[in-house]
Amino acid sequence: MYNLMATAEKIRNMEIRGAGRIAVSASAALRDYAQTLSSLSPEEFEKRINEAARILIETRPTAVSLPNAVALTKKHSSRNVKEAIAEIVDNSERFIKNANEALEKIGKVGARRIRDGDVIMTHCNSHAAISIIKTAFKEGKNISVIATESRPRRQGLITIRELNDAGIPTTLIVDSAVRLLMKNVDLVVVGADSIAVNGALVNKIGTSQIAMAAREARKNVLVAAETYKFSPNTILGQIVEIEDRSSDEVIDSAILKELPNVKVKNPAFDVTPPEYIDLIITDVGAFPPAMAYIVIKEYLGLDMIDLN
Ligand code: RUB
Repeated sequence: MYNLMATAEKIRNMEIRGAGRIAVSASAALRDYAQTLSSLSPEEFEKRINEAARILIETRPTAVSLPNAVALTKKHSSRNVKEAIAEIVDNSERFIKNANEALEKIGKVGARRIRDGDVIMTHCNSHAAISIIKTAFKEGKNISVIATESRPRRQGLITIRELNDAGIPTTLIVDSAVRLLMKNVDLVVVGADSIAVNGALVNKIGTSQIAMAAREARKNVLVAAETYKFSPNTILGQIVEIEDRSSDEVIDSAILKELPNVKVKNPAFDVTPPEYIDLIITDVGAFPPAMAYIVIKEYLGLDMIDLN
């Protein structure tokens, strides 16, 4: 059972994190919340569902998986409250099942791009990227991984634990060692928080530097992204908001207080231009970034564009 406010808080404080997990938990929270509203009038029901959707969406601004998951879950056509709840439950179950299957499909498609002996660099902690790495390893490919620490939240430590438990030889590096070690890497595999209609990738801060270093060294960059991580509203020119997080994640607030001339900027994500991306591995196939519009149109649907 997912409690609405507790789930929203867990997303906000990053107890639940990663674009995919955020989406799945928000969908489950909306599903369970809808089921508590069966005694309401249709008007009150609509009001509460829209409020709940807003609460979930406002928890973190960057990963489009969150508003996409909420929109796909709350969609209903019946004015009858019980029927509307049944539609929402159905939507959520479908979304969660598809999201889990998508990870498997991405693993299979992406693993075809991994050769025996490859050294793969990854950044942050992405379930989709790890699915590719694990699938290639399970297929018997003799691979190893270089994983970045991913300051300031150090999600790289989650990644190295997962890779360790899968038996995959892994080297942890600090973020600033990326360029030096790129010469030892065969390809880069990262996840996505959002993909814009022009194929630009929004992912954990530092991704774009890794992509630049990879391009300089002529190494391929693969992005692992479920179709629900593509952003329909970017078709209308909407900019993906980059989350600014607290200075506490970077420096102790007591130390910062002693430094009146210093301020801290802590953006959590950055934008990698499409020219730096070789392939986006999705659950419906591997596409060059230039095909992002097709993915949005064919697999998410243009009715996902929010005209408000
Ligand atoms: C996580 C992050 C991940 C993407 C993709 O950032 O940038 O690379 O969300 O992850 P944060 P996944 O830790 O700030 O949420 O493939 O698991 O959806």
